[in-house]
Amino acid sequence: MAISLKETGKLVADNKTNLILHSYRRCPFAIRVRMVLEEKNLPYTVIEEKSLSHPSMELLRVSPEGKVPVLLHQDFVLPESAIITEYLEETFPEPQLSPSDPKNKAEMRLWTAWCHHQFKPDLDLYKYKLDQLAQQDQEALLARMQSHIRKFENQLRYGDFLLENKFSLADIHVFPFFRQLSKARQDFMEKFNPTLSMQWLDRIQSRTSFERVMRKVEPA
Ligand SMILES: N[C@@H](CCC(=O)N[C@@H](CS)C(=O)NCC(=O)O)C(=O)O
Repeated sequence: MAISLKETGKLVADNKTNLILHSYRRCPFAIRVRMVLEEKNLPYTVIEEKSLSHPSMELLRVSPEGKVPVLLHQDFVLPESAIITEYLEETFPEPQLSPSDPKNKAEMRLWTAWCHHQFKPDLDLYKYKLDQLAQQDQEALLARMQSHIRKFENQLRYGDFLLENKFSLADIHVFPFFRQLSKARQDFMEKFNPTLSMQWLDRIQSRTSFERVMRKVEPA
């Protein structure tokens, strides 16, 4: 729930947009928000958490659950990455990262919903719990993962990005999780060889915005 900084006291942004982001190194949800900030060339201040198992007082003040990302914009405090990115899109519309047409916008949100409700939960199971599952459940999970990959591959036949040829919040919301899969399970990627999806990932990772995000996350 969004709360006002007036209720929480403290914290002042030090740049002209007054944007502060509470973040944590490689958090895929935080990467979404940072990508949007970089794509839009917005100056922002990052407050990097050292450890999410011991959240700082500063974070707890704006996120009692100790979750990142949280965006502070003037006296507005906003959690939830996919809501933050849409807020940024509406507040700072250039360059446009979501379609104007309501049907295309709905498609974009469907990708986000699919990522939250299907892809990410299966990815987490696959990354962390596969070996603990009974044989039957392992097979069911593998079949679902395969179908997720097919979904990417089928869509990317029509263009360079998830919404045809235009880079959008659909890509920004989904790619950090596909990236996790590509890093965590080389065996899976080799087995299913999702060529178009890997090209899509490379295309996004070679954007200046992504390079800037990574440079700030892992300074040289
Ligand atoms: N639905 C949230 C999820 C955020 C989330 O789970 N962030 C993780 C880090 S990647 C976190 O803060 N974990 C700490 C915790 O759950 O206590 C969003 O989209 O922003």
